Amino acid sequence: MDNVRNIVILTGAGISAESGIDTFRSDGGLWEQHRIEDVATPEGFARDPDLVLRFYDMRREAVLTKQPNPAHDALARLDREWSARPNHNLLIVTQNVDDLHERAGAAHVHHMHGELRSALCTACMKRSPWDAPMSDRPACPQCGVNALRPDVVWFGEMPYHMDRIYGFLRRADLFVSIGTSGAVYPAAGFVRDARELGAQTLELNLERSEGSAWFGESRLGPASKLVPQWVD
Ligand code: BV8
Repeated sequence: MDNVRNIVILTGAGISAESGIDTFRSDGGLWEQHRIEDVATPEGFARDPDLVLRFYDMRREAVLTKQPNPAHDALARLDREWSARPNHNLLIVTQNVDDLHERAGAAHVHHMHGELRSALCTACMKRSPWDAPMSDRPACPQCGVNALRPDVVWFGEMPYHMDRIYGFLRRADLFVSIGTSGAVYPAAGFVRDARELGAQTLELNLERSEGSAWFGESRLGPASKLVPQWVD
């Protein structure tokens, strides 16, 4: 990777698919089994909090039993090696709410859509590490009020870390997108932003995505093969 110092990597559900975590928009994916309006919007939560809390309890429990796959491992290796070089920076921006990048050993990860293993208190607005169910309405460990919700970004809410992400995108020499359908904004627009700012752009995905036309190069196949091939 000559002339590349700053890398931004965007990951989506496809990178965790081979770890056994459901994607959203594939055949049989999560959004075929559940209506987005019911489980992934503030309005859905206001209407039926128990349904939403059970949906995320189920997904949190499932994630705790899964392990990183060779794609997460390769990115963690790249992160360690790249970030150790002087004046070289790497940021993994994940839309995923699982913690498989961290469990593989990656240090520079931003969860723009939040995290399953975290709770957000709607009373004090503090975030707390959280591995237990939430549907029994536990108290916030920081303020004691029974007002916890999943610490995930629902449709219509502002994703996390946007200023930092755009700051990195502005300086990126290379933008790589892995395992995402390019259907959800603002993440789906990052490739255009990066490209307009002069970065090289590469997509690694099982199939062509909604954003494929925007990438300088698209490689098709499973992440567990494509990512280690690209990194090594
Ligand atoms: C916001 C909750 C203001 C967490 C999720 C512009 C135009 C139109 C609409 C909008 C727009 N800007 C904003 C909007 C509205 C909306 C939006 O995008 N709507 C869409 C549907 C049009 N966006 C928002 O509301 C966002 N907020 O915009 O705030 C703002 C504006 C500007 C700047 C800043 C802020 C909030 C979006 C948050 C949504 N939250 N879920 C949860 O429960 O998990 S979305 C959900 O989709 C997940 O979070 C997921 O991360 C995200 C993206 O999905 P993918 O990860 O891509 O997964 P998907 O299943 O779709 O695709 C998997 C891909 O992997 C496939 O291509 C498949 O082929 C591939 N694959 C499968 N297996 C493998 C593989 N690839 C490789 N290897 C394999 N083995």
